Amino acid sequence: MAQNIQWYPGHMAKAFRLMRENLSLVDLVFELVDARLPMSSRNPEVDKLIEKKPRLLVLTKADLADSKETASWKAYFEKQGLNVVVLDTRGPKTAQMMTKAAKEVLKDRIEAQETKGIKNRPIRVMLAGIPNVGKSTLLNHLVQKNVAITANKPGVTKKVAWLKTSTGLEILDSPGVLWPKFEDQKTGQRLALTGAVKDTIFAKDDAALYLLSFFREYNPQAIIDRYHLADDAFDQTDVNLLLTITEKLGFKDDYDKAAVRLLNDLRSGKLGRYTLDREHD
Ligand SMILES: Nc1nc2c(ncn2[C@@H]2O[C@H](COP(=O)(O)OP(=O)(O)OP(=O)(O)O)[C@@H](O)[C@H]2O)c(=O)[nH]1
Ligand SMILES: [Mg+2]
Repeated sequence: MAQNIQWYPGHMAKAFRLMRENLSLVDLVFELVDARLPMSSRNPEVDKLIEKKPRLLVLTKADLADSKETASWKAYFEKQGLNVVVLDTRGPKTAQMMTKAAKEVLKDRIEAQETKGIKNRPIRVMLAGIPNVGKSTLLNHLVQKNVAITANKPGVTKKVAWLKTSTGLEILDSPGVLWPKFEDQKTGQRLALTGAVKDTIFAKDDAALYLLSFFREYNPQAIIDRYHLADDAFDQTDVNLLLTITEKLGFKDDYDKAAVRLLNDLRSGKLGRYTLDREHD
């Protein structure tokens, strides 16, 4: 992808300030990252902000990610001493699982409170993470009703708000925040592919070419099968491959249309499960 992708609108800077202001009220942070890009979707500014707070790293959208990769990412983070939960946020056990995990992280503190006679103090949790990672979806599951608006596009939540759950948590939803400058091109490209940055700020054909270069290495068969291509379809450049797919889809030479289809298919899981960040030990 030729262009350098960056997306840091004013509401994100404001949201970040609000997070900082509310941090002293919080017992625990759920840091949400996308299981398909556990590294690229981790906001270094959030990481720094919550440095001294107990945290639970939540790998969301695990149902869309390659489960083997997710397992090794989980082990990687646990080796760094982090508490990790792997989640399909929309699953039926989300509220139970997350409440249990939260109490586990704060076990020592809760025990200390209980010896002082303080029982069932609510646990105040801040949700943090990049846009579209599933914060509001998680909040809705925790409070067991639809209080927060969710949508499969970034930048849906614009305000912060506290909400109580029946399981003893108090949750602060927050808008997704990115950071002013991605450290490399790859990060922006991957965030664009999964839908964490606004679609209007990058070129779809560039994103589609990046997608094809990824599948060339990762799973060319998924592309061949999905678009009924010849077995040797990858014996050509990514640009020509995109043109072949465009034709196959009946879009003549409108490769932008094909690019949009590729992105939608990728995001909705029609190209199978995948993990874009695969470089770790
Ligand atoms: N497949 C899958 N989809 C999920 C999961 N969690 C959330 N989603 C979907 O991802 C989209 C974004 O979810 P939201 O909860 O709105 O994300 P958010 O982090 O609040 O986004 P912003 O408010 O824009 O920061 C929605 O379409 C959700 O249904 C998950 O674990 N798996
Ligand atoms: Mg939201």
